[in-house]
Amino acid sequence: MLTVHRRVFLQGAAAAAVSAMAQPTRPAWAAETEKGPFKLPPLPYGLDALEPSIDAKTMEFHHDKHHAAYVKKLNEAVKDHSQVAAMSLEEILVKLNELPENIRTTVRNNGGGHANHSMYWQIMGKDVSAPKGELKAAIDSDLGGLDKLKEDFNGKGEKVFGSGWVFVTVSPDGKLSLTSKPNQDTPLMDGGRVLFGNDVWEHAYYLKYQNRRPEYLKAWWDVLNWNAVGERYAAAKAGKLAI
Ligand code: MN3
Repeated sequence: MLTVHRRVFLQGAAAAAVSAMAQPTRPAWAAETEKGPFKLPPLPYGLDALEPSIDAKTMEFHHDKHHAAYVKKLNEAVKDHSQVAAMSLEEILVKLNELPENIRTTVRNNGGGHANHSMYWQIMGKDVSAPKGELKAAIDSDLGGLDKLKEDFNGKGEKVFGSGWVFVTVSPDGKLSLTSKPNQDTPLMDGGRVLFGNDVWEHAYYLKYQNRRPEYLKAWWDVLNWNAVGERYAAAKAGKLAI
C-alpha cells in the first residue's frame, strides 16, 4: 500500500510540475514594465547561459531589476507626454535636446539605459564564433585586428571612471571606431550607431569579480556573439540598425 501511495503522490507531483511548466507564472519584472509604451525584452537565453564569464545571479539582478527599473522609469517619465511616448526609443535618444526640459535628464538616463541594455543582451550568447567577412575586414583595417581591438577596448573600459560603457560604433559606410561613455549615455545621442558595447557599471560584474573590472572585461569576450554582431554590422550598412 505504501508503495502505491508513494507512486500516486509522485505522479501527482510530476503532473503538477508539468502543469507549472506549461503555464509559468508571469515573472515580476514583466508585470512591472508592461504599463507603458516601452517594454523590457526577455533575455534571449537562460540566466546561466553566460556562465562562467557572467554568473546567473548577476544576470538575474541585471536584467530583472536594473534594466526593468530603467524601463519603468522611462515609462513614468513619458506618461504625461503623449508625443514623446509615441516616439521610438532611437528617435528619443537622437532628439534628446528637443524633448521637454523637465523630463530630459530622466529620459537621457533611463532611455539610454533601456537602449544600452537591450543591445547588451542581444550581442552576448554561447554561440560566440568569430568575426568574418566584411566585419572581420573592417576590424582589421579600422581597429588593427581582433587582438588589438580587445586590448584597446578593455583599456578604455578600465579607464571609465565610475559607471559607464565602452562601445564599438559603426558609421553608415561601415567604418568602425572605439569610444566610451559615462552613465547610460550612448553614441546614439551624438547621431552615431552602436555595433556592440560592454557595460562597466559595477552592477554588471561586482557579485563575481568585486573590484576586478579588468578580469570581467577579459572574460566578457568569451560570451560576445560574433554572429549577432555580424548581423548588426550588416543592418548598419543597410541603414536599418536602430538601437
Ligand atoms: Mn547595466
